[in-house]
Amino acid sequence: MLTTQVPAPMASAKDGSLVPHPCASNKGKRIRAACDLAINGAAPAFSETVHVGRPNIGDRRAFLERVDTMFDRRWLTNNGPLVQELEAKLASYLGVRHVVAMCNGTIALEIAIRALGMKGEVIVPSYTFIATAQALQWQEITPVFADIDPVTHNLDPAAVERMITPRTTGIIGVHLWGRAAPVDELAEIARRRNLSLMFDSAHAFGASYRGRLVGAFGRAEVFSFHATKFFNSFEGGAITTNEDDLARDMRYMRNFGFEDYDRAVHPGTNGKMPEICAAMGLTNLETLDAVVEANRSNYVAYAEALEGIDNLHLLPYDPRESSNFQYVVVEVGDSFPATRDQIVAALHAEGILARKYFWPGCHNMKPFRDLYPHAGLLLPSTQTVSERVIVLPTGTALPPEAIGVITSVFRVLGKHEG
Ligand code: T4K
Repeated sequence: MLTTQVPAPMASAKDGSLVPHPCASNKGKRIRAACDLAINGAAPAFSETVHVGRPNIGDRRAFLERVDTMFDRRWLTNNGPLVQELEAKLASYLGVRHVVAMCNGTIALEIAIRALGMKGEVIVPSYTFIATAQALQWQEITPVFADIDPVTHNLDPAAVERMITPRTTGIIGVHLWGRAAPVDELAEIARRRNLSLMFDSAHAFGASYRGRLVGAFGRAEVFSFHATKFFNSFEGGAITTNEDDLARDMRYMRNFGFEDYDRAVHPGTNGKMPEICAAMGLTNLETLDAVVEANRSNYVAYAEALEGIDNLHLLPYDPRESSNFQYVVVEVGDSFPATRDQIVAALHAEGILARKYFWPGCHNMKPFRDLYPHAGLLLPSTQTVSERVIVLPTGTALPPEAIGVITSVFRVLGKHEG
């Protein structure tokens, strides 16, 4: 229960009947005090839910024109011209030799993992979207969870080193929240211990590490272009690599192992991106800068409005690096007057579907908890961070008044009323 929870106050009208307190109205709702909160009985700020993953949608006319050409050609999938155009444009944008487009980020992870010959045990963070770990488990490779740096939320290289065993074959770094993992440190460990290194870059399209765009680090990187990502192709993803042989094998693998019409030369699956997804990707690529600018300006507005609230920490973006500003991540300190879950409940009551990504950590979810019931003992920062984080909505579809409402909820729950 919220400590601030009070029933919506009622006032007496002159005729003696009870009328709602003015702050129970949601017309241009301002949240100044506990009684204004929907969780305390006031009307919610939004009747239509405000989501974290609202898709950014580029120029519809440009998209529909591409779809028209696709229908005219009657070429809907199987490495069509739109997929090839998207791959070429992405390779040039990211500065990498090969982009292999895929049907989604999870299959792309599975294919990259297999193409790199990972087996036995592979070290990953537990503090990530579960797809990173599932892509290993799905091919009977054991994900071994290493702890994160509590400041950056990315893998802690010292923890990675501690988890290496004779069965370890690889490391998957995740550029969490679009902030680059410690690429150089992980590359040094991989080189010294003879391990394959790849990155789950699902969050990091357009983000840089030491001035170079993410996409050409490790032996391969994997992007997600899911609808909820700041750059989306409905569903989709891609593997990027500078290694020619690897790219060739991954192309076989995404197409059942076929080299030509008749001969399969490699184990394979179906990881192909359809043309309609490439049409969406190409269209959204044209408005990428505007989306980043919308995200950046939302982020700055959050930062300004949350400034001065004690025990609340907005994860910063490094101003020296390129960022997509896709994730607005707030950490709730232990001394904040409300718990993380109480804040999330208060936001949900207002119609704001803030998320607790990536609580409770992969190691605490059934597929992995059953395997390693005590993994949490080695993951103290993962445990702490996953209990503190709230991810807030952003993107081009964010209603203009949302940031004011959301930050007022934090202010009121943080006892900065009035
Ligand atoms: N690695 C990492 C580090 C990842 O974060 C992900 C995906 C992957 C790998 C795997 O890539 P993919 O195979 O997905 O390409 C969402 C996304 O579904 C998932 O793609 C993403 N990460 C993850 C961080 O977020 P959920 O379980 O939160 O999805 P869901 O359905 O709750 O959607 C989030 C919010 O977005 C909801 O409030 C509804 C809203 N939404 C969603 C869709 C699809 C919309 O408003 N419109 C929409 O079209 O996982």
